[in-house]
Amino acid sequence: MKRLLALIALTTAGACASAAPVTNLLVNGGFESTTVANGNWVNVSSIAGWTRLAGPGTGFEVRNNVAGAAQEGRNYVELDTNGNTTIGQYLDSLVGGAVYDLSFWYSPREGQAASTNGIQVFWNGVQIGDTLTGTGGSGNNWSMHEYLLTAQAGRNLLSFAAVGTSDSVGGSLDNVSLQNRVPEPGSLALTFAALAGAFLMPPVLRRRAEARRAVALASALKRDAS
Ligand SMILES: [Ca+2]
Ligand SMILES: [Ca+2]
Repeated sequence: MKRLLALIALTTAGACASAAPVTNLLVNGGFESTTVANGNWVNVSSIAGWTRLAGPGTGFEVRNNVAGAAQEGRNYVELDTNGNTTIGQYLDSLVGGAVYDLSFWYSPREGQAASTNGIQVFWNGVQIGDTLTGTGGSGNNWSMHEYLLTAQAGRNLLSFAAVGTSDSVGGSLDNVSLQNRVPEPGSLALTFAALAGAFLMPPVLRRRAEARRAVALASALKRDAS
């Protein structure tokens, strides 16, 4: 009974883990903390969670549904406001060696050439993936990008850099999220099914299986002896 209760507790914990809301480990990943009038934008050098790391641009733009809609909420950021800018967020609470899921949305600037819309992603100063760019259409055209990142011990840094022509128009970002990596629901279910099989086989069935194995062994021995 103790084992049964333990299994039920384990299964319940697993079910809760898979149903729990996902926590974004980044601060202000959707850039919603800045108050910007609808259809307007502001040039900033730091906001909650994010700060300008390098120029030549003197800041980055938080835009409220201007020149295209946000992917999430009302705000998104453009990294070439008066020149290419790099922004970043430091993370001090990650577990060294652990793997995390990064996802974010990118859009080229509407009506602009791919040569001016580039954004690169860096993890602790090392570029991950290819340069993101594209030809701008009408409004924003968001695409989601995902990477697995391994944390180093101590402080980690996620950064995004505008690249290409530095000309006050460029690529945009929204809905940046870093999450603890969770097991696939399928593998979790298989694990629990295997556990249930091991723990929940009724004693009578276990005894019958053991009896069948004993009979098979006895007949094999008899064959060998004859
Ligand atoms: Ca947003
Ligand atoms: Ca540009």
